[in-house]
Amino acid sequence: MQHATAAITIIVNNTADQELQASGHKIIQGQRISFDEGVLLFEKAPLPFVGALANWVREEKHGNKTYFNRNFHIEPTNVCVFSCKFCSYSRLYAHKEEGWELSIDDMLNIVKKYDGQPVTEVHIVGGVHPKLNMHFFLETIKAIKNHRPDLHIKGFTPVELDYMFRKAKLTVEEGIKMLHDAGLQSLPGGGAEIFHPEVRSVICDDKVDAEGWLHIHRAAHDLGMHSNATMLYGHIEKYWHRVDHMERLRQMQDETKGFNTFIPLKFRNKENDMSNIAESTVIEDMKVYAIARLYMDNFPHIKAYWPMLGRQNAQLSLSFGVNDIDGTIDDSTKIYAMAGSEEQTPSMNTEELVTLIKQVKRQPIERDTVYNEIKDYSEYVFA
Ligand code: V47
Ligand code: SF4
Repeated sequence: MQHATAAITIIVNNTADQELQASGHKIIQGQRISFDEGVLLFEKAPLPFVGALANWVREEKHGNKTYFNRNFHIEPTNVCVFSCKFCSYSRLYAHKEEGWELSIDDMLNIVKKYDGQPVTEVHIVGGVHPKLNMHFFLETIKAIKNHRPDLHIKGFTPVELDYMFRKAKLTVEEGIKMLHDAGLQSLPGGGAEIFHPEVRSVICDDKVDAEGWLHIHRAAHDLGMHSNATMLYGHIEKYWHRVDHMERLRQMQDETKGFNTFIPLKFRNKENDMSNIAESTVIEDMKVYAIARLYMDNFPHIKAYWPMLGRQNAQLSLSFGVNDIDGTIDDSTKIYAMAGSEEQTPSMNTEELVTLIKQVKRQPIERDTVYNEIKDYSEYVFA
């Protein structure tokens, strides 16, 4: 590691820009960079500069370890009362014929498809259907847990939860506790988009705001649950909106330590109300991952969600600060396929995921939802 630190110090010292050099030295010394420095990195830093620093931080924290899990998604419905402009997935209630709506039995049958298979997590997330309520989701969670107690249930964004709790006239604390008691163990990172109202009021005006989103995650952390956080980037936001978003999360993480993973999500522009906006370049994508790694110094993991980014760019991201590439997923999510991702049927078996990680000389480690290591695949030979 001393060799690596000497190498990164040379890269930073050779940077002509004095401000960038100062930020680089802070990072190497383990100091936190400020809001203004975060914006500066987006504005001025070349990709090789942030990339090298992010890779150094990643290797200091995790070496070559690259985590994945064995999971599948359940999307209870794509009917949604909200109208986020970037969403290619939801169907308004009025156009319900284009949508789907699963019953508890349907969802249980999806879980049963994995009987005898070593999946460890089910990720439940969907639209906000006006008829589905707290009772329905409590019964869903209980049914899944009853059938397969070892399956970790990660489910529901604050968008779904806020609606559910308000309808049931529950406080956030009461609602989260009821779901947790029924068997909900973690919250996924969705619904965060960009927190700042200047952007939020344009792209997703009618759903839970930043304070509501953070309140729900805080309540979950207070119960000892873990959660993730996302950021939807590459549309109308300015660099400082991204840093503002990361800053709010970093501050909360200082207090609760409940976040596991930060997941930058690249805006995809197919068949939504923001299709006129060009998608970000790969260079920009890698910069976002790298700066996320540098700014979110208290987030242990940075995840590239491969169904959204594509397999090759997910591999590339492992040299730009990323140490997690989500899971096998088993073709069980439609959000990204509908928004234009090249991954139209996102599914990789364990061998494919392990190969993807090994091809770029990283160490594949299967993890559970909360990052307990399950198996090191470095030397494993598939039959
Ligand atoms: O919040 C919707 C995003 C999110 C588009 O926690 C879009 O492990 C890009 O949060 N282009 C939901 N993104 C998915 C999500 C997630 C995914 C995987 C793992 C985890 C985790 C969380 O999908 C939404 C929104 O930001 N999204 N439409 C689009 N057109
Ligand atoms: Fe509904 Fe989520 Fe789509 Fe927004 S992003 S319209 S909340 S399904």
